Amino acid sequence: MTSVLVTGCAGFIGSHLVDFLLSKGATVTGIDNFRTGKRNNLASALANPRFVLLEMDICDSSLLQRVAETYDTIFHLAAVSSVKLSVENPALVHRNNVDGTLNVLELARIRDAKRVVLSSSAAVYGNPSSLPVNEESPLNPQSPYAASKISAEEYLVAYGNSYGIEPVILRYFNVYGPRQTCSEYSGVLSIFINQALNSEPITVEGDGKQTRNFIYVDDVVRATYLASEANRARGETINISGSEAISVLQVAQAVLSAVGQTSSRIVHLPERKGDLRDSIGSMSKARRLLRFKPQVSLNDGLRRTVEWHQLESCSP
Ligand code: UD2
Repeated sequence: MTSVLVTGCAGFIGSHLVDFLLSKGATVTGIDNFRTGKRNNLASALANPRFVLLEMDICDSSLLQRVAETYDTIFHLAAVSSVKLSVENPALVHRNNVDGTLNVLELARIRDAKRVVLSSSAAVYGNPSSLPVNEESPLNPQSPYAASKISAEEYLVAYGNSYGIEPVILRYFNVYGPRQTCSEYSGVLSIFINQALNSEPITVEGDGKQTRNFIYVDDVVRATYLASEANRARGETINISGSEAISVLQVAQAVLSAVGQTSSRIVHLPERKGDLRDSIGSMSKARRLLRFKPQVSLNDGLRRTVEWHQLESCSP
């Protein structure tokens, strides 16, 4: 691997991916508008001469002028990733996730990128009729966020067919780990850990029996890297999911015991609009095409994430 572009490079997953790619010897250009990304996340990358940071929005019409090189691979992670925010502000999510993706694909076309790896989401499946959900399952968006990811996927496929770019679509399930922010629009684990550390009530939305396949960020990064390297991944859509299914209520209890918190209590809030009931992914395609299997158990991942929260502030 030689020269790669990472959009969303200062974000939670993007910044871990940048660190990993640099450790593999790649030359990395990163783009971020710092809406939710943080400069802190790039502390080690910025000290590396093989890393170049472009502070800009992927939607800017100046993207092509600012990014003049050719890249072997574009990792497209820049997006609004919150289901909740998408229900409140669908136009914002459309602009970032659909218009932004189109702009990145134009860049890929004009600068002759070989492969584009899109970070999509399990949200595209909605509430499937059978679990675990595999890549052939029908798409059924329950939120504007899910619709935006389906559009981004379709544009990627169309650019593959029209211009010969190698598309790879990764449908991430629920990713957690260090550097995840903890605003009301962040992933549930960082919210719960932050609440537990501050002795605040743990806010379970709905009955808490909805289930998720949490996957630790290092595993997601490894899968994303494998997707950029594997010949077999060309043109494929692949679930990237954790292996342990757990309910939100169980995860709240796991967080309380990982933090060692005895005074926080669990409170129930109304169920979220656009929320999925069960999101459990089949991993057989990732195993077959990428030889990928998650390595970090939920217990270990939770412990590492709690340790990070104890040292760093996870401001919004
Ligand atoms: C996550 C990702 C999304 C996408 C998807 C893939 C985030 C913010 N969202 O959506 O980008 O990749 O997974 O399937 O990472 N909840 C509570 N209390 C809270 C916050 C959340 O009970 O304070 C519940 C929420 O109602 C939902 C579950 O926890 O049932 C997970 O919520 P989430 O926002 O972490 O993630 P999700 O699955 O909507």
